[in-house]
Amino acid sequence: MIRTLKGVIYLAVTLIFFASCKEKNVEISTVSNDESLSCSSISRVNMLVGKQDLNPTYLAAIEAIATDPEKSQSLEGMVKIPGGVFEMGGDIPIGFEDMPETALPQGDELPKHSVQVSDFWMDEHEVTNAEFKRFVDATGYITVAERPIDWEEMKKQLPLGTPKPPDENLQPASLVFHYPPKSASRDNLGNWWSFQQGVNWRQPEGPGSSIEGLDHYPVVHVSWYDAVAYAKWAGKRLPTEAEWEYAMRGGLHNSMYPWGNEKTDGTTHYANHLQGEFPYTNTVDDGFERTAPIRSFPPNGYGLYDMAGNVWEWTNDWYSGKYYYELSQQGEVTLNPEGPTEGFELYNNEEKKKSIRGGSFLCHDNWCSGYRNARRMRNTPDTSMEHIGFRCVRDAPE
Ligand SMILES: [Ca+2]
Ligand SMILES: [Ca+2]
Repeated sequence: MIRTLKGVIYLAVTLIFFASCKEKNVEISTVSNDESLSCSSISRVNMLVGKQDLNPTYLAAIEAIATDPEKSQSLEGMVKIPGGVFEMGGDIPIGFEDMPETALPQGDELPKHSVQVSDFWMDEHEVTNAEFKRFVDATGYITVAERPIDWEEMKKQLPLGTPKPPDENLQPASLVFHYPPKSASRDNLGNWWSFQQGVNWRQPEGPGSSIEGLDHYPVVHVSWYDAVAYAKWAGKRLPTEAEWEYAMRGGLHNSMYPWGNEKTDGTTHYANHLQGEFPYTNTVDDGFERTAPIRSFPPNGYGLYDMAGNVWEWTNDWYSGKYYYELSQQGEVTLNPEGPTEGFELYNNEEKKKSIRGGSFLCHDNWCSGYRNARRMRNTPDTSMEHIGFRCVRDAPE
């Protein structure tokens, strides 16, 4: 039976969502198998930047993962992204001035600033259930959503002195979307997200459900830690937020979406997102109510699928709403930015979050417009949800 946690955990979820609104050439030795370090496992990105804000238990689980020697040498399913300079941050093309505020650049997307990224390889699609299963079968890795909730971590997100809930409310769980009645405020995220026990990547709809027949769907209910663990096994890493946005733009400059500037309210569907009245109704005009199999929509200019929509995707960077401003003060072009060394939230800075990108099957112009190239969202690294997955990258040799 699917049970819904209430009270304290709803509060935590609400806080998670309402909390607001360089190093180079570093070896990832602490998350790599030191004995088998190869060219592909030396990265210019420090996976553990800001390690002081990460959970040591989950990091230890990552450290125990051995990199697969064959997979770490393979570029199968990856696309080479030619490096270059771009203007990172929110765009308002001509004709978009009258769009709702939620469909336009947010404060944390500004100012636009010049960034250079080096060549890299990127997975052409989101990591699928079949791929994640191969990883788990090979390593025995247990995802965060399959572990009891870590009260020591959760209480950091709650008001001081919040009493510990009973153990039965701290059992393994993940966040699932449900349509609220129209009488319910969409501003209370507890009205449309619920922690459901027994939900995880293997059984995305709870006990009794499975991923059978869903091999080519993106894996979901995976936390940032789970994504990093997979990346380590595959001899890859998570993209920086800058790499992610550069890749999403698909070679176009200063456009709103990876396909250009055509709005999302037409009859052509470029991505899996929500049509209807978010979060109450979904007319499913694009053919998919929740996740879609990979490659269901056209790729962008780099040949990458579902950079817009389907599931949000973890990046390696900590989220800071003031990071773009800080970069813009540093100089003309920032080379391979890796995010701040510490996350920053305006309203609840106790929570350190990782940036997620690209939007999901739930995005709509009247809410998050996550399918915009520049849209930023974030979540605590231990959070897993029905609409968050990931893809990996690898440095291209210099
Ligand atoms: Ca859809
Ligand atoms: Ca996506």
